[in-house]
Amino acid sequence: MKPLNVGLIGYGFMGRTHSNAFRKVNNFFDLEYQPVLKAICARDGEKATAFAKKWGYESVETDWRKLIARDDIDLIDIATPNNTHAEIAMAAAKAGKMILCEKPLSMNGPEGEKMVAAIKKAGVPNMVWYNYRRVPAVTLAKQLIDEGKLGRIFHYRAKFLQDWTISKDLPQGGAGLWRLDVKAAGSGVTGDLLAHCIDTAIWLNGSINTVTAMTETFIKERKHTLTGKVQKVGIDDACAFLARFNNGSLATFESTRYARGHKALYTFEINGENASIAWDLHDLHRLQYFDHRDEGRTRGWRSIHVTDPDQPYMKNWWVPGLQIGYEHTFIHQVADFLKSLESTKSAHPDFRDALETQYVCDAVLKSAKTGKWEKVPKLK
Ligand code: SOE
Repeated sequence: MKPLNVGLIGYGFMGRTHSNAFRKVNNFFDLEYQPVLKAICARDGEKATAFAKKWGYESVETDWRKLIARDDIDLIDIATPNNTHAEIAMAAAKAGKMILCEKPLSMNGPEGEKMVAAIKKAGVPNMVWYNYRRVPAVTLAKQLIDEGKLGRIFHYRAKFLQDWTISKDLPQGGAGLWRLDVKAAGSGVTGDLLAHCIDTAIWLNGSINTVTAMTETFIKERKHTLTGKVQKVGIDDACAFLARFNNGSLATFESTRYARGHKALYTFEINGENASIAWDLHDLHRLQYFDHRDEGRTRGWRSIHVTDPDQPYMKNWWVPGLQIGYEHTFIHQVADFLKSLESTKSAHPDFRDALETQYVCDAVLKSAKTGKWEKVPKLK
């Protein structure tokens, strides 16, 4: 096996999901490349050292520029707040490193365009961690749609609901809470949660061309962890938008962090001329499928338990009937990335795919301000 030396930047929740994937991938997938946990980089040296010990990273850096300058690093994995993605990714591309970047790609479209230009110029393999595509049931949905089982698609409906920011005492900014600080996150639920829904939607149903949106910031001011001062909240706490896809189908998308009782309820439903499918992250190994062509007396919604070896990714796991979970989506993503290095095919979603998602997010946020339908720019 060929070693692929990884330099991870950031040790938060995402740093853990990625590290777990790098460690496990070769135990379950037959690949030419094997990730080697070469270095973890974070400003807090003590915490980075503790992380290195726990996950088995060989060394620690506290300056990402030094990490990128190292000859023994092949791949830079960016798991830092959104406002740092562009600078790190562009420097890594310039240094000829492969890049994996946490979602969303960037703070906005124009910044994403610079990132796409940089990786194109450098010609380096790249991918963005939109992990939900790799839930086996979601990949099965993609297969069914691509095989034409649904026929013409009329409707796409997605939502991503959470409830963790309802308390007005929750500060914004700093470790763990940077998602509430517009300067670090770029936006609220639109870039954090709807970006997942949009990535999956574009993958399953093609490009979105127009949107009309509303957003709300329910808690207008929060103490900032870093300044200690009460500051205006700049993120969207909730967002709902309507969209039209290029294929003529209509969509509704909704996301909030104020849906009491919901921790991570990501669902979508797609209605086609012949069939419909529905999926729910809380029951992630099941794909609900209704086929109008079934024999009338027994026609109905089927609950497909996606654990069989002929279903996506499952031959690499346990015996039929036994399930896998959230963390496996990251393992699948690394497996697909490493597999792509064995061929001339690139792994997806790459930076360019993620830029399209960014364009939709930008149009959504713009529409929420203008109150008008906004066009989504086309990828060049
Ligand atoms: C936010 O709570 C969050 O962790 C997102 O940042 C992730 O992308 C999503 O998968 C789960 O929720």
